[in-house]
Amino acid sequence: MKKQSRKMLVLMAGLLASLNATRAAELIVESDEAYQQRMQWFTDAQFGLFIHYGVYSTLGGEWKGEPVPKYAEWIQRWGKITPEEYIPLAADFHPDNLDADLWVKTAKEAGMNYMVITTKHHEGFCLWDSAFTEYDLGEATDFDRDILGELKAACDKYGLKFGTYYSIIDWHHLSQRAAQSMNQTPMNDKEGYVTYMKAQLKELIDRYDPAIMWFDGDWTKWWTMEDGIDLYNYLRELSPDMIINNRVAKRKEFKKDYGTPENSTPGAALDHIWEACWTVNHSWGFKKSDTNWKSTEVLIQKLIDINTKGGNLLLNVGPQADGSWPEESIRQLREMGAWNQAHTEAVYGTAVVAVPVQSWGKVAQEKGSTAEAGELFIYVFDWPENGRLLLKDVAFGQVEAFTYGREPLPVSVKKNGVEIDISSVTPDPYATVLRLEFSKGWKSMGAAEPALELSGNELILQAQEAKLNGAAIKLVNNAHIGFWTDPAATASWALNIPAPGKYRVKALCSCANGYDGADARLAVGGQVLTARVKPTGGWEQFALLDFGTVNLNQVGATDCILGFGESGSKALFNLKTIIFEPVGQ
Ligand code: FHN
Repeated sequence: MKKQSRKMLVLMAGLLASLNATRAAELIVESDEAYQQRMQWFTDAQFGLFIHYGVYSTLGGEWKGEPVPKYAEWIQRWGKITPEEYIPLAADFHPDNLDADLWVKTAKEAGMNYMVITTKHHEGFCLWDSAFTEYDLGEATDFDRDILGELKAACDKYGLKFGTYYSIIDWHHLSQRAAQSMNQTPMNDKEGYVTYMKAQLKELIDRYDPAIMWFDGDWTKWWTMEDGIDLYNYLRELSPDMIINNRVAKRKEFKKDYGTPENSTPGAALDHIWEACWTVNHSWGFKKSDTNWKSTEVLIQKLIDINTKGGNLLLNVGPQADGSWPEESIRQLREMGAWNQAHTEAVYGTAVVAVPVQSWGKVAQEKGSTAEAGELFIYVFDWPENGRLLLKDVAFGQVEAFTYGREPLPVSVKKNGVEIDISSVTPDPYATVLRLEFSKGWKSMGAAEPALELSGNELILQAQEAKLNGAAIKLVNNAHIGFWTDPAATASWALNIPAPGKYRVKALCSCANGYDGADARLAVGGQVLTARVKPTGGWEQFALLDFGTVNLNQVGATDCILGFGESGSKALFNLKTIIFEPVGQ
């Protein structure tokens, strides 16, 4: 499009946007009933596909023949590539093998009900022919297909909702081009850039009618909550049924239309609608050297963990330069799909149930169940050696147990719960689903764990995900790290930081009298925190231990290592969870 007419378009868009700006302060009014109705398809969906695809995909995480650390879509930052070197790379963007029908059919068969694709990531390259920039598919490449249109058509064909990711941070736009840290882009023309964003977002809505607008980059300091509310209102008026994620504003405080924990699953259900996005290896964008593929067992159990806490899983694929998918991603989704299709009632017809945490797996209730009568789904991750599964701290008026295929199983009431004899059942390699049909009421008798006041922004490290090093340290009942008596023993994790900032660190741990007094030492993001372990009333009584705050300013994965500090004791503690709670910049 000619520069002159583009200028006119931007001016007109600016006028339209400014008419909206006056109403920025207040969030658009919507009744809870209307909101729940608008969100219904999303909360039923359970599982979606995330796609990170852009000019960065052509590099595959390598620059001048060398792998570049961290996320591949951040290669401009970590590869220290200048704009002069990076911008011309768009000419190499050639998705010749992008088969939209195959992408969406594969997602459908995996059990996914929506997709979200990066239409503009931080690099600023637009995956559509935008009237407001030349750094797009239409002008910066000689590739002349409308890939977003093809994907939207394929989603309509297979019955998936089509969603678009749009980054608030834009390293290419002249208002932020001078970016050095890139975590925090400078801003030298905010009004002009917001007008540009609004014009492009209107293009996406007018052309592709996305069911979700998925924002990112909200952490940048020049973007405020007021800016986010203004943009939210603008979009709600343009497309009243469209869903908008909470990163449109400031994710730590803003929860509409839904929360977005990233590479982290909350420790319990949240008080708002949410979706956790996860990579299938470490990088979002395609990275040749990233072979850290998660097993299908981990992915299926992650889907179950998230769904039984009331969330959706948005699982990422990073297509290769030509638009084809890595073989590993195809395998993972095919295997997840086979399990999901064999357990559809236990995947899509469920709701959160307040059963106490069980060490061997997860529990959900069939939608429509009440405290009086209904059906529980039992997801067994860790098979009991004695063939007896104890659903701990729950009592029923009347209960019957079955396999997922409704073969009856012996069930007996115990003083501390209900025991199911599963010695006749063949365990599923990923997760075994059982059914409990109950009537005449049920009640929880669980010793409540400390109420983890979760906002959904916390980064959660679970004992089950730790790598344990040393002689005397072990994962006990797949529930907590214990027998931690070797002073050299450590537990380590790869902590994914979704947004730079300050975090308060707490550990959910237990320590019996007489074993307390050790210093626990946590090394993360190049900093060290210590906390003196106090008695919690017994090895089974868990409480939160505060380590203080830490600044984590590099988006992406960083090591987190926990062990003994200077002061020792007979044991360190039992550990269930480490929680990083964002507390501001
Ligand atoms: O910086 C981005 C990152 O590249 C990726 O897009 C993830 C996915 O949600 N979001 C940001 C990091 O939190």
